[in-house]
Amino acid sequence: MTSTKTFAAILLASASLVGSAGAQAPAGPAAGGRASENFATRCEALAGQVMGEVAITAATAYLQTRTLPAGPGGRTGQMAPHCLVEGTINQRVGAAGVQYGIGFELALPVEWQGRFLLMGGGGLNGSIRPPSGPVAAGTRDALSRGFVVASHDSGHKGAGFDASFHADQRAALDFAETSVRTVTLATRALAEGFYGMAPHHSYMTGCSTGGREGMLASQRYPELFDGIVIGAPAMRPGQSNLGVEWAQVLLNQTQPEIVAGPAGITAAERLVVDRELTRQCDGLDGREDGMIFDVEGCRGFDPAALACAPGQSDSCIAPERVEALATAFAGAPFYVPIPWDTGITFTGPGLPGYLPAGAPGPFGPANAARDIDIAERINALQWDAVGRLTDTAYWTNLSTYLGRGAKLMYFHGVSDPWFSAFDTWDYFQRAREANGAEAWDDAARFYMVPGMMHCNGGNAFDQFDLLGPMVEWVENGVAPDALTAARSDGTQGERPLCPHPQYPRYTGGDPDAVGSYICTTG
Ligand SMILES: [Ca+2]
Repeated sequence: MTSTKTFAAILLASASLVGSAGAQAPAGPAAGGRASENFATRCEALAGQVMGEVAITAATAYLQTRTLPAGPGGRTGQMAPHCLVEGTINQRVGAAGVQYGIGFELALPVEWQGRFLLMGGGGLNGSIRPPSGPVAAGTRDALSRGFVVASHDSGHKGAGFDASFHADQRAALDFAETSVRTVTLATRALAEGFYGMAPHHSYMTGCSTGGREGMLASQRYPELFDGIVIGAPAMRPGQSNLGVEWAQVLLNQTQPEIVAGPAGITAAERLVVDRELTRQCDGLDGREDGMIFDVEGCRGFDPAALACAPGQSDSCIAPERVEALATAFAGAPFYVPIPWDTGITFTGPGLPGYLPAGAPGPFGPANAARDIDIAERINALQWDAVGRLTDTAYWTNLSTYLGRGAKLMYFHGVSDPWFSAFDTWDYFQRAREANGAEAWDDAARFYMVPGMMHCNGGNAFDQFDLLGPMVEWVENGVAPDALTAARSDGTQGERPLCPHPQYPRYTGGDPDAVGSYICTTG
């Protein structure tokens, strides 16, 4: 704490020396003139500063909209005018002589509105995403709303699933939890020094590993944030990965022993699944549109109906393969059930749906084994030190976080092929029980997104703004209810996004209009 306070004081002093704009927030308009010259000067004066463990390696003023170079998948992005601060916290030589330290980027907007946002990461982190705050922000990211936005690599450099940093104790701890606090305190102090006042509210948004980071922030650092948006959290990836592997092995067992390699659900079998899902679940929400909005209603899906009757071989699936799927989706002794949703038949690009494809996944080729020692694997998970420290599925006492009036919003794609949406919902219900229904309902919401894959994508209304409603809730006491979702692929139409277990039921009229639906559990 002492070092960050000193840090803020130094920056504040430098700001007041360089320009008068530093004493006021929000900063003046971006367009031309002395204000933007001062902004640029004060920004670039940060470069090369070292304060305690925090070293600023670069500081660049972008006074016009900044276009990002193409990232994964060729996507580009636009960032509202800002000062980009790049730096490292606790740069050092660690285990095996490898350089470690928490790399961070901080975007200080020209038009600051007084709020701070920490971005969650993804995979095993190891790189710094552009600090724009895009998760659950609809078409308007946090930076363009005037948030200060911080992004970081959680303490190591490496490709998405390079786990070698676990050889270094500090890097492992930073990934598991500590970097969230370290980066927040350092970058918030930086913002305070730059603008001359501390952010009046702090938020966090993230999905997958970023969702896990949001959960750990609420569980382990309850004083840090006022509102956290948590998407498809990697709450206990050891268990969910084992579930994916188990489903593959169950299907492998249905192959004749002479067939080598992993089994896959065929294209014809996928059509059968799709047809039966539609038959049993599509209309439960009042409209047959190829999407299953009544997620709880579809828990009653009966996979037995997929199986070939005696003598039947067409438009059906062999009974032993149906049995394998039914077992895998029902939830293993170590995991929750997997939702039967339309996206399970998806074959890519990107992560395929939950139906075993026999194709390589993010961790390499599919398992071709016909046997798996589940008891031994569960025991290994129970003794897995990294899982013990990183998992966020178990701690539910959020009394300090809730006691401050802080809020939580969770979202999860129902067709997420990696982490079951029912696992996050299960946590939500356990936390409700642990903290009391009244306190929980006053502070937490859960939004299921039918058809959505892992964090986004799929045949889904996967574009929605939870950040704006979160700010309204935290700062103005307006609790969110039904929200509006659109399609990120640009296809026309909107749907209500209902707080689970409610779902949007069609009541008639234009199917593309939100007014044609009501949120209900009926
Ligand atoms: Ca439907």
